[in-house]
Amino acid sequence: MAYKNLLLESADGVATITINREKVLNALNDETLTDLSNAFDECREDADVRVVILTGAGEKSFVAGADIRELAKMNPLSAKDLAYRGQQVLAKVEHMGKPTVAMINGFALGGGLELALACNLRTAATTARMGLPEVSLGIIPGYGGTQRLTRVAGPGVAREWILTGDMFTAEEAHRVGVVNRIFPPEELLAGTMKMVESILSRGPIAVRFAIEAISRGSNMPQREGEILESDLFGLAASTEDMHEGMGAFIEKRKPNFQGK
Ligand code: DAK
Repeated sequence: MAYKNLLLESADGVATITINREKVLNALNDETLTDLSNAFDECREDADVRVVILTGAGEKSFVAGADIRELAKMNPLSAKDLAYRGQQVLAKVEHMGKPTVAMINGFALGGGLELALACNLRTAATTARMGLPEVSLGIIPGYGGTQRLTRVAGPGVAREWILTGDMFTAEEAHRVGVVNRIFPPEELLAGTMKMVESILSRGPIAVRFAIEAISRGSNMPQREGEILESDLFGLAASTEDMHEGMGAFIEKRKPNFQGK
């Protein structure tokens, strides 16, 4: 599929989606949201894609937020439509069922950080800056930021980030758990790929079940989450991958998972 505002490349099980509006620091306009929605559909349906990396074009920015020029034209009705569509796209990212990594190469602000928070994992360049500055525009985060930041880093961090609207360094984001790993900018891709390669070497079905248990389970009371976990555990025990993984351990060799 041809995309207007993003690039989609795929090799060796890894799809890389690059948001490509460098002139406006990869701000998310309506067209870009549509592109993202279609690209995540394409990655979900492509059996060769096992992990998705999402990043921004250029060295300066991941995504500097929703496109403020477009937002400035909102009326209550179009704001509601935009909110609904944006939330649907981010839900699609969150629930695509394959591991997703936001590789934050620069500014991740507002809707940009919210998009990164919808991914399963986040890596960042040490030069990246992150925040939810919506209150400085007289609005609040509208793409799930109040909910996902709270779940990722806890209500204390979410209150500080959202109420101050301040920008935080990658180091601070790492310290409070907003990003999983940080790397000097020139090592960001290699460091991210190392993490991705670990995931690719594991049982693909087990990885998908683990994502489901964590994502769905974190919205459930603990006991129900544990029941979901035991159901998925039982399903994992029905796979050839389980026999391969355990057989390989016993035979002291590397497993050769088939995703079956
Ligand atoms: N939108 C549109 N253009 C942007 C932009 C943005 N978010 N961010 C940067 N640009 C543009 C700049 O206008 C500039 O364009 P020209 O003037 O060259 O034409 C170009 O990108 C380069 O930016 P700067 O010249 O400003 O670059 P600096 O290095 O000086 O500053 C900066 C970098 C990231 C600190 C600065 O650009 C900045 O503060 N940008 C805005 C950050 C921000 O406030 N982002 C928006 C957060 S609010 C909703 C759901 C969600 C949302 C909204 C609604 N609904 C439910 C309806 C989300 C809202 C947000 O994301």
